[in-house]
Amino acid sequence: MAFELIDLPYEDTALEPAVSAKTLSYHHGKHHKAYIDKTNKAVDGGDLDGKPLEDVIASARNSDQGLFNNAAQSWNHGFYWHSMAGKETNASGELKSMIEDAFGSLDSLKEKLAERGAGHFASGWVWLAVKDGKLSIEETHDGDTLADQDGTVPLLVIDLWEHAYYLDHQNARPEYLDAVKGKLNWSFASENLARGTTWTYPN
Ligand code: MN3
Repeated sequence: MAFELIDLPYEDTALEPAVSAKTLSYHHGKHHKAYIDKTNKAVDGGDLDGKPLEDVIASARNSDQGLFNNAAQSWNHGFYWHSMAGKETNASGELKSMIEDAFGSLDSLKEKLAERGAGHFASGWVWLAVKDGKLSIEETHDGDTLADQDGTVPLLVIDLWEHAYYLDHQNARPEYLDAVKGKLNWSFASENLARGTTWTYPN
């Protein structure tokens, strides 16, 4: 069973002007699709064929860098599409209270996510996660992921690769982050928090 390119959970114009339909069409239809296709090609007929994407990631992490990169990027992009919303959604009472304890306010958390994302060197991802029971901003480099890390439940992610923003904001990553911080899907983050286990890539 092959992994599928999941549909965007909104119209391709939904994130404008932060992220244009043109960016989404390349990012989803070319970049994400290529990661999925390469993952499928690598697992086809082998021991990992038919296993969930999270198992492929965990298995490849220390044994097959090429497969790991493609499988983790397949997962990260699925999670990223859901981390965004055309209109910012609301955090649950539980998440809101944890955000206020850890960061003072939702606005302060959004500023910190944007700062950490802007300061991240080269390609990668900035995450809001629950780590050891507490909210934490995490960064991963290149294709690395929080999908398979014990004790960590990712809540939201923002893509920091240039392909995520270059058509719309050129080299101005801080401008992209400032724009997408008003498009975050706090309802998705709340579902991830309430579940208490890591989101699974739909198949
Ligand atoms: Mn990307």
